Amino acid sequence: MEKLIITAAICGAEVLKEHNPAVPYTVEECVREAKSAYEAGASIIHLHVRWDDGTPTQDKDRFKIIMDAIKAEIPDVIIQPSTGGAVGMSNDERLQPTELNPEMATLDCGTLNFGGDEVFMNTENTIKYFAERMIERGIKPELECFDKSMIDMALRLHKKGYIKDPMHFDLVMGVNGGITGELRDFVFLVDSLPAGSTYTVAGVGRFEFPLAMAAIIYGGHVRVGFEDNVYLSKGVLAKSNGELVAKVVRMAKELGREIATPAEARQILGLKAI
Ligand code: KMH
Ligand code: ZN
Repeated sequence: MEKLIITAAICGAEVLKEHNPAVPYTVEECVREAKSAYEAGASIIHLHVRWDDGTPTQDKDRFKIIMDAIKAEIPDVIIQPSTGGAVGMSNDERLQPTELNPEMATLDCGTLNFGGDEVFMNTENTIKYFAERMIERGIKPELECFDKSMIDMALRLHKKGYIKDPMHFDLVMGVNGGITGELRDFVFLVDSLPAGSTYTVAGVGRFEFPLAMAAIIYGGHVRVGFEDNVYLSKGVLAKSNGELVAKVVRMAKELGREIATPAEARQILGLKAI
């Protein structure tokens, strides 16, 4: 089976230090968390950034400072900025990190309810606009699908040329408003993906580790991190993103699945070697 790519979503836009004091806001904290995840076995860092007070931002200069600081410590890691940002941001605000020409970035493939009164807006035209930007700049999209309909959207836009092969999906499961993280839903989503594509699974909250296990067995890849879950086990806060990654590495070892280095992850995903 293909080696396992582990992505660490170290920060997110919504999770706060009130949820777990190790959630990174400052440049130094982001570097610390990215490094802990990388040293534990992550090859991709899914990156949101914050101002020092924790406010989410898509500011290009803030991204540049944090991406450069991470790269200075761990030059071969793949950094995948978010273009989802936080609920309520405009499209152009969200797109700012693409101006830095990262190797990858997220492309959210549909609109969904996102907690109480919030709606995470991604109309078809928004998705096309983002996808065109990524093609122009040679950025590989990670297709964020929070429900089956979003896979269908990605496939339609692929047919129209907005998304190129090989497609790479992130099945985000367990957000209130999206698909749950039950195993039957995982199998349903994976069976809906086109041949030749790759996928990672991001289980939110209590779904994180059961879905990681499923993906390890099923031949997918895994995303963990504070963006999705702050607990190492029931009631026990993780001290770092690295602890969450290390747990996935242990699970993979038990099941005989080797961990991909960043160079191997680039090869699996069809990214240029660095
Ligand atoms: N913060 C969420 C509203 C992404 O990174 O592309 C959107 C999100 C998805 O996290
Ligand atoms: Zn994200």
